[in-house]
Order: sequence, then C-alpha cells, then structure tokens
Amino acid sequence: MVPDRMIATSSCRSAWLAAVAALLLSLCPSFGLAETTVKDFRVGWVLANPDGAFDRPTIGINGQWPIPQLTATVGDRMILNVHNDLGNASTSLHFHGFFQNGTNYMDGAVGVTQCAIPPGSSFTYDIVFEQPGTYWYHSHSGGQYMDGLRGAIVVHDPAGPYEGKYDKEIVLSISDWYHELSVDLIDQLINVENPTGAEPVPQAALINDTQNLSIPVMPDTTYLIRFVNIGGFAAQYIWFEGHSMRVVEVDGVWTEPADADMLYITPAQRYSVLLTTRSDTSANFALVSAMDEGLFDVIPEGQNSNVTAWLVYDATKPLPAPQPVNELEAFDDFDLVPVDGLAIFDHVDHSFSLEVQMDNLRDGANYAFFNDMTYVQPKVPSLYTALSVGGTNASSPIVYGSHTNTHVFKHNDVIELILNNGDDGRHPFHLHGHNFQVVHRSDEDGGIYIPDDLAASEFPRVPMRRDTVFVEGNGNFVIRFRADNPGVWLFHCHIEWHMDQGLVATFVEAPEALQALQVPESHLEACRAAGKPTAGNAAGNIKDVFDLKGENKPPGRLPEGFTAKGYVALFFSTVAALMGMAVITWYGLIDPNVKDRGAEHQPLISEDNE
Ligand SMILES: *[C@@H]1O[C@H](CO)[C@@H](O)[C@H](O)[C@H]1NC(C)=O
Ligand SMILES: *[C@@H]1O[C@H](CO)[C@@H](O)[C@H](O)[C@H]1NC(C)=O
Ligand SMILES: *[C@@H]1O[C@H](CO)[C@@H](O)[C@H](O)[C@H]1NC(C)=O
Ligand SMILES: *[C@@H]1O[C@H](CO)[C@@H](O)[C@H](O)[C@H]1NC(C)=O
Ligand SMILES: *[C@@H]1O[C@H](CO)[C@@H](O)[C@H](O)[C@H]1NC(C)=O
Ligand SMILES: *[C@@H]1O[C@H](CO)[C@@H](O)[C@H](O)[C@H]1NC(C)=O
Ligand SMILES: [Cu+2]
Repeated sequence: MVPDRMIATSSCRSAWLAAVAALLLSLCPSFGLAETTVKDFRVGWVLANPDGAFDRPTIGINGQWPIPQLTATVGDRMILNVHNDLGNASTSLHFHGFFQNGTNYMDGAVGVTQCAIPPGSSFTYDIVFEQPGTYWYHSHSGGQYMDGLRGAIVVHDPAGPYEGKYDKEIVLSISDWYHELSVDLIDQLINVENPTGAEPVPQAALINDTQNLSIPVMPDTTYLIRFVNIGGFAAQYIWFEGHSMRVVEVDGVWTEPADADMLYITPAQRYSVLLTTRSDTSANFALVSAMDEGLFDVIPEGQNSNVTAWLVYDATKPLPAPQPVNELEAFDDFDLVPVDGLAIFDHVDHSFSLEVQMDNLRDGANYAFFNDMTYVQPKVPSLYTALSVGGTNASSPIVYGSHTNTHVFKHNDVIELILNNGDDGRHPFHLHGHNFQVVHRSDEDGGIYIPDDLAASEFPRVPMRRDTVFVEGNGNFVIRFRADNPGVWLFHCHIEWHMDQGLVATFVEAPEALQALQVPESHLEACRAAGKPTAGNAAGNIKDVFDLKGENKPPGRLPEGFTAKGYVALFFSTVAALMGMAVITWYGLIDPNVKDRGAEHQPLISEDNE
C-alpha cells in the first residue's frame, strides 16, 4: 500500500503563518486547514469471496478489495493518480454526486468527459470536495463496477445541521454480487439468444461487501448511519429490528428529520439516518437488507435475496435470525424536505420529455431507448467535441452524433424533464453534475404525464432534491434543475445492465460558457494511448463538423411490421422446433451482412472493454 501524502494547501498555510484568524476561517471552512491528499491507486485484479461461495476475479485497488472508503471534510482536495494494472481492460473512475463545477473533465464518464484509461496508462483526477454528505466512486466503464471497482465517499460537514446531534458515525454499503464477470454477463444480456432482455440476476446481497457483519454498538448512543447502494442492479429494502430510523440526508442533501421503519434504496442512492440505541444491552438485533425481487425475471437456484448484519450490544449473546416481514413497505422519499428550504423552481424555461422503451434491434438483441433512440458512445468524448468544434457550432446537438440523445441547454435556464416509463419495471435515473427537484412522481401504471396547471399547483413548495430517483413501472416523474453548471453531463438509468443496453442521454449545458476549459494533458494522453481522437464531432470529423460519416451506430431497426413480440415468438418457436442450428440459418436471413453478433453490438461497449 502506498501511504497517502498529506499537505496543507498553500493558501491556507500562508494564512496560518500570517495568523489572520478571520481570513483563515473564510479560506478554510474546516477549522483552519483544508487538506490536500495525494493518493496513488493501482487498479488491478485480485480474488475475493464476499458471499462465501468461491473466489472470483474482482477489481481491487493496490492489491486490496474491498477498495478504500474515501473520507474528507468540506473543502479538502484529493489528487488521485490512477494507474491501470488490469492488463486486459480499460477503466475509469466517476465520483458520483459531485457537481464538478468548473471541472467537467474530472467527471470520469467514458465517452463523455474522457477516454477510457487503457491498460498500462495513468490518469490523474483532481477533486475538491465542495459538497458535504454521502457519495461513492465507481468505474464508469461498461459494467466494470459490478466486478468490485466501487466504494463509499463521505464528506464531513463541520457546519452541518446535525453536527452535535449524534455521537458516532457508521458507514454501510449495500450491494448485489454476481459470480460471473460483467463482460460475460453483458454478452449474455445483449444477445440474440436473450430476445426479451432478461437481466442477469445477482447471486447474493452484501452489506459492507460481506455477509453476517457484526456492527458493535454502545447503549444510549445516537449514531449517524450512512447507507450507500453501490450495487449494479438490485434495489434493496433495508430495516433494523427493534429500532427506528430518522432520515436526515438523501444523496448529499440534508433533510428535515423524517421517521422511517424501512428504506428502499436503489443502486446509486444514499440515505443517512439517525438511530438511537437502547439502554438495555441484553440482546442483539438484526439489520436486514432484501433485494427487490420484483426486478428479477427468475430467481436462480440457491440464491438468497436477503443479507443480514447485526447491531451487537453484547458479543457474548446470540445473533438472532431475522423475523420474516409480511409486507415490504418502505418509506416514501418524495415527502422529504431539504433543510436549506430551496423553493420549487416555479418558472420553467425549457420543458421536454423522455420516454423509456425496451425493444429489439435487427441483431435480435434487446436494447433500451429514450424517445426511440438507443445510446451509442461517440468516437470523440462529447466534452472534447464541445471544446473543439467551437462556440456556436457547439450549441448544435448534431455535432454530438445521431445516437447520443443529446439535448443542449441554455446557461441558467430552469430545465424541466418529464420522464415517462413505457416499461413495466422500476428504473433509477441519475443526472451527473446536479441534483434536481423531484416535483412529481406517479404511482405504478400512472401512464404518460399530462402537464396541467391544477396538478402543478399541487407540487410541493420545497421539493425533495437528490441525484438519483426511481420511476415506477409504467409511471412517470417530473424533475427540475437550473442549468447553472456548464458542462456535458450524462442522464442515465443506474441499473448498469440498462445503461449497457443504451438507456443514456447526453445533456450539453451552456457549451459557449465552457470554451475556456483546459483539459489536462494526462487526460488527452489516455486517448492517444488508446488510439482515440480528441477533437471533432462524434465521428471525429473536424473539417466539416456537421458530417457524421463513420460515426458509431447501433444495429439497425427491425423491418416495418416486424414487432418485438413476433420476434420473440419466432425465436422461441424456432429454437423449439429446430434446436439451435436453425437459429443460425434464420439469423443469417435477417441480415446477410451480419456475421458476428459480437461485432454488431460492439459500439455499445467498445470504449469500455477491450
Ligand atoms: C452468512 O450466514 C449464512 C447463514 O448462516 C450463510 O449461509 C452464509 O454463507 C454466510 N455468509 C458468509 C459470507 O459467510
Ligand atoms: C482479465 O483478467 C482476469 C484476471 O486474470 C480474468 O479473470 C478475466 O477473464 C480476463 N478478462 C478477459 C475479458 O479476458
Ligand atoms: C464497513 O466498511 C468500511 C469500509 O471498508 C469500514 O471502514 C467499516 O469499518 C466497515 N464497517 C463495519 C461496521 O465493519
Ligand atoms: C427475505 O426476507 C423477506 C422479508 O422478511 C422474506 O419474506 C423472505 O422469505 C426472506 N428470504 C429468505 C430466503 O429468507
Ligand atoms: C456552479 O458555480 C457557479 C458560479 O459559482 C454557481 O453560480 C452555480 O450555481 C454552480 N452550480 C452548481 C450546480 O453548483
Ligand atoms: C461551424 O462548422 C462549419 C462546418 O464545419 C464551419 O464551416 C464553420 O466555420 C463553423 N463555425 C464556427 C464558428 O466555427
Ligand atoms: Cu433501468
């Protein structure tokens, strides 16, 4: 392990030497000295077995897994040198929930703000933790974080509203665990042999990257417990036996306290709760996390969707098996109220809608769509396109490509995004670079959202804000935010499988205000090492930025009148009748040009896994 180096920020040190106390406090909000930490992370393969089944190849840092939790205080800076030791895969790190205001190129989104870091290359992230709360970091390269490259980040807030209202802090990640590598699972998912798009189902659930965890607690003590779902697919219901919780934070936003018995936490969401322990230490209590099986098409044999941990008051006493719960009914985050009281943006400058569908393309595999468009990574990261095509042309969505679902926003406009879910599953949507007000969310089967003044008059006065929110099956939500963070930001489903299937949109915010950004040399070097262009439109064309010839594309559409249902029926009857061989023949009939299905859906993942 390479020890972290810690140095005082020079501006703070001179303030210190000058002993100008007032200046010191204003420069360094965290009691004087904001710290700069330099870390070296070597990302490489290790073996791990968190669910007790068997050792599997897992992605660790500096030879260890679980990877380290990052802890900072508001104002601290972290310089993170990442070296890719994987040998056979590219990588990246995204710092989930941080706005990266003025540092868009540090957002870690491959194909958007950087090229994937190829094996053998290094890349430096330089981040000032300006927002307090619970966050996480993870690879943003095709499914890779589900192979283990994900960990919690905590940013302490000495000026926070709950400072002094709790005695101790506990950080608990929850996640799902697979026995196979993500690259292989993606290949099985996006495949002619899986025309319904059934997602791979995890083999196990984990709390803090393990099972049966003992959490030692003291009596009569108030804990701030920070939960972060670092999983890739399963949302989880989580509850304590014999204790109740008061929610005080969601996704980095402090909220007024709200009592909860059970939480529902989707991948990428965070909750902090206050929990006061009992006076009596005669028994220990279970903490149960149960994966939402409603998302699973099948439950694999031997899978236990639940994982248990215990609040341990007395290590000599037994750890009781959890009691079954009749109904999984979780706290509704919609009613939370941010402590800062930020009122609803009631004047909207730009409203638009995205409709979610899942459907098949010509290669027979199942994809995900926003407004009939499945996302394919452009050849040039979209930020680099914005910076190289220049001022006015950067405001045209065309230059970002025909398959990136690009929307361009004007600086400081209030944006309203209406999301209509045409799929019957729940999806957790995440916006980079912002949190957003959730002004409306329908129940399941709420259908298409129809704007009307009466409904709008019933929106909450101070809406809940967060950076990841789920939509109900066949339902809708309406979110609002101000486009006050010039940059290129992804909006995507945080179910990693759906992201790989293309459920991604690109928001280009105030591109004219971005033009002064200087992308660090180590970032451009990663592209060069990978043989990727760093300038031009989505196709890498710099001469005529409106010419997209050669851009990455998804497989073609199914022929007119050829419905997905018919396709699926045909698939299964073909398999049943002719056992496999026929599939190949029939597959050839669909598109004689397609010889290799791997190559056909390659554009979706080519940046990430080579
Ligand atoms: C946790 O306990 C359960 C029940 O005893 C057991 O099946 C499982 O293997 C344990 N997990 C680990 C990682 O030891
Ligand atoms: C990459 O290397 C790991 C560790 O050796 C191995 O388990 C995995 O199968 C390899 N992946 C590919 C795509 O070759
Ligand atoms: C949970 O994991 C974090 C990070 O690995 C570790 O610091 C912490 O001690 C763990 N919590 C418990 C209760 O074991
Ligand atoms: C998981 O927990 C739920 C809720 O208590 C229960 O209904 C279910 O039977 C549990 N599953 C297992 C495998 O124990
Ligand atoms: C980004 O910084 C600008 C200038 O300080 C500020 O006006 C804006 O609100 C910030 N945006 C976000 C999302 O933090
Ligand atoms: C916009 O792109 C067109 C086509 O490539 C080019 O002719 C024009 O000069 C560009 N405009 C600016 C302001 O760069
Ligand atoms: Cu989804």
